[in-house]
Amino acid sequence: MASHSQSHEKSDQPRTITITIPSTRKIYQIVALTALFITTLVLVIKGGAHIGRKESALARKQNMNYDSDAKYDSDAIKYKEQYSYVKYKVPEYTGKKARATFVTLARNNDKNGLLSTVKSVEDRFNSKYQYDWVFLNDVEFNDDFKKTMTALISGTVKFGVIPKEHWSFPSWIDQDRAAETRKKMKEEKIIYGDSIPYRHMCRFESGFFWRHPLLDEYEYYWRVEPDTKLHCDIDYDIFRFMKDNKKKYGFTISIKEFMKTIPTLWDTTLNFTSLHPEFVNKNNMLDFISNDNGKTYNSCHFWSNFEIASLDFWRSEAYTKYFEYLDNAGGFFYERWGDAPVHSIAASLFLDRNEIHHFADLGYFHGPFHQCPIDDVFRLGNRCACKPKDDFTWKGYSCNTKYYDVNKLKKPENWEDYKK
Ligand SMILES: Nc1nc2c(ncn2[C@@H]2O[C@H](COP(=O)(O)OP(=O)(O)OP(=O)(O)O)[C@@H](O)[C@H]2O)c(=O)[nH]1
Ligand SMILES: [Mg+2]
Repeated sequence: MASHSQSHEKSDQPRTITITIPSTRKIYQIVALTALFITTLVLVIKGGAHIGRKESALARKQNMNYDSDAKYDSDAIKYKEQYSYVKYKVPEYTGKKARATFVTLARNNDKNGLLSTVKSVEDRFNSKYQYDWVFLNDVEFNDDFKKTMTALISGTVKFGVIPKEHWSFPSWIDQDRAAETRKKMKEEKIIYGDSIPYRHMCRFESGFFWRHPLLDEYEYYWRVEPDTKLHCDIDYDIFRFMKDNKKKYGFTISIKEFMKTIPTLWDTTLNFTSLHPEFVNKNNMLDFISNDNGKTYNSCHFWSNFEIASLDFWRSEAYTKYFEYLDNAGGFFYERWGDAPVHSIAASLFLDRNEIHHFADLGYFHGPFHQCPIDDVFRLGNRCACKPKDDFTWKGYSCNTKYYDVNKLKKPENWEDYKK
């Protein structure tokens, strides 16, 4: 680049034209300064856009009442000042969705156990559809918990506190009798036998989680517990699957219950159904939960740490009255009734058997059991990261063989190789 100037010193003097040609060094300086100016301009514009996106993404999320946003954003800018990169952005799902949410009951100290769990659910499924996630706790979630979960989850995240009356002893419970049970169960080394919070948890999951106002707007939920994992990709909208196929209760693993925790649950259920035979579905699945046409409970239940189900089922008159009846009988405290047998008995009796679904294709882990599809079509097709030899589905202590038999479902070709 050349610059030039004209001089008019004396009119009678011959006109001289001076052309100043900058030195090579100066040219480099000008080029460098211009480049620096343009780069800075681009970075400022890009940085600004980044903050805008970040804020709008965060603004979508609810209950973000922690004060570390500013620091998080300024860290991002600092990084941006040094390097430039284009971040991959998961496309927002614009298809038709179900009214559905994930729901997790957790304590603040479950945060670490939830990190890889939530990440696996997001990576395998939810980042594609961005469903909401509701966290419930008997005390307030702290800012660290909220901040971490909100960052991991693609949908709107909500945090709720459980009302006291849903997490305490009902007035009619005889405290001495309840304490006596806990003492006895401790002596008998029954797992969680002496725990009060565990009993509140089981009662809450049986009769109250679906009554929390944060769940009012939804039709389906997927229950997720800390320290669980999804092994396979889910490439379809599982909530729409439930709705489109008229399913009300979906499970992965079924198993036998420890009968010492529920000695009178079945008889209490029979008393209820004799009072309310109208609630028992004509096409029920009694043959899954009883081997003698209802005389006794065979202890088979869906492992409720994983559930994809209809909230309207729990809201139904049949289930509401059933829970009320059980709660009045006091077995959540005088024994140690779990939400898994309670949910499973209700689903088996009050639903049409065709409304219950076994998800054989997901791959799931809750210690100590895995569901790992032994069928290559599922395991390889869904990019499952698990070992089929670990699969619990067809083992003796599982109830899946029974479930497949009573419903006349086709088992995978090689299922007998995985019985032991
Ligand atoms: N807020 C709250 N959540 C709880 C409490 N106890 C259990 N939970 C939650 O309730 C769910 C079930 O509890 P777990 O301890 O996993 O019960 P479990 O699956 O029968 O037993 P594990 O085999 O130990 O996993 C989990 O999501 C826990 O985070 C509690 O006292 N408060
Ligand atoms: Mg658990």
